[in-house]
Amino acid sequence: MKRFFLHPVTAFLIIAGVSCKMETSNFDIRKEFFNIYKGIAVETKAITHTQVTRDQVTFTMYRNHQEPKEAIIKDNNLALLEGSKGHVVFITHGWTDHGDAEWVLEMKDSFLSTYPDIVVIAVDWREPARQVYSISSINTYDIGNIIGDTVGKLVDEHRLDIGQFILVGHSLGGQISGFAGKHLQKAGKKLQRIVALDPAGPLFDVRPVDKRLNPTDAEVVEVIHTDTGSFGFKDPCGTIDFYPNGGDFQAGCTRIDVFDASSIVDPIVCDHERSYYYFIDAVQHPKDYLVAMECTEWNFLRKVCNESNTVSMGDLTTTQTGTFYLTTNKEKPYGKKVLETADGLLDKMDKTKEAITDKASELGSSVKAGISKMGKSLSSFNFFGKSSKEE
Ligand SMILES: [Ca+2]
Repeated sequence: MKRFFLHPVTAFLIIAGVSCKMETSNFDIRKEFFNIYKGIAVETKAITHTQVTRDQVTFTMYRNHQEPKEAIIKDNNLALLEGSKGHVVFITHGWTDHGDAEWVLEMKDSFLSTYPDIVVIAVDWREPARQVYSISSINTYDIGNIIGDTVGKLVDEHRLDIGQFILVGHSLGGQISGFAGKHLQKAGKKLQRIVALDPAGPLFDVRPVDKRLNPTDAEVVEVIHTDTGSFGFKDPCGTIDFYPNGGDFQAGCTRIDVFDASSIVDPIVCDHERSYYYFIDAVQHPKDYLVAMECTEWNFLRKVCNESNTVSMGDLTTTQTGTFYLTTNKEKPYGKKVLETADGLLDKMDKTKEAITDKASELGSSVKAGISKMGKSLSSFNFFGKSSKEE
């Protein structure tokens, strides 16, 4: 039986996408999408935003050796983590998602198998994450504070070191990790590392820098951008920013089969989801894998790259800074053994653009309109956005 799962985000984008006129760009689709949400937010203005409380967030701890190997962590049993020597990693999901999601568990397993002494804490904030997007995006601030408070207590009351903590978050979870970092800094503690997996762009890209994920939220803020044209944050916003496959169109995400509705749906969330699949793979291969090179500019017309300055995307020890890019395989294993040259990548992106255009021509008129917009934006879109030097 063919899988057909209509993600709520996807449903909105499909409606917004196919009902737009041909000449509308991806940016316009997104703008229209969030205008709809703004409308809902205005209508529900009477419902005051209520602060998210600790009991709406569940922390599930996983570790390899010490008993219990799995436990729900509350304020009254934080002592369970006393004596932990390795990293303590929080994994936080995004909008409409939850802490038992398959990718969260896969990432947990990936960490546990690579780092024996690690403690992984899956954060579940499903209820505040299932509001209309604009409300869920506001909730990220409270969730960040709740995570920050817990980290603070583990440091102050249970003798863990602030340097042990790594906060990993996808989409709104990336923004949450930033808020946790800001909250801790008010108490004089700076996180060593945040890993933001395609951090949410909509409604955050219009905020001032201090109200969204930024390079000062931790000593190292690593950002993996995979869907800069829709759900992800476009511009560099970390100390080190990765743009796999150019940052918006991921290899293997352009499958379209006219007889399989799910294949039309999948490409829309596929780019955004790839960020966590890359990172799951990267955690298992921290060195000499998913190797990226530094670029200050990258688009179809011009590339300015330093092929001698490279870094592995899953290297949790790196303190390198800058904007890096890499290509991936279409499916797992995503890492390529050889670093692709800038010229090779340029050629590949042109081919991707052609493939999308070819596929779009096979589709019916209404769907075709939506997909063509994605194809068209490939040629007009600046894959890297502004480099930090241009800002
Ligand atoms: Ca995309």
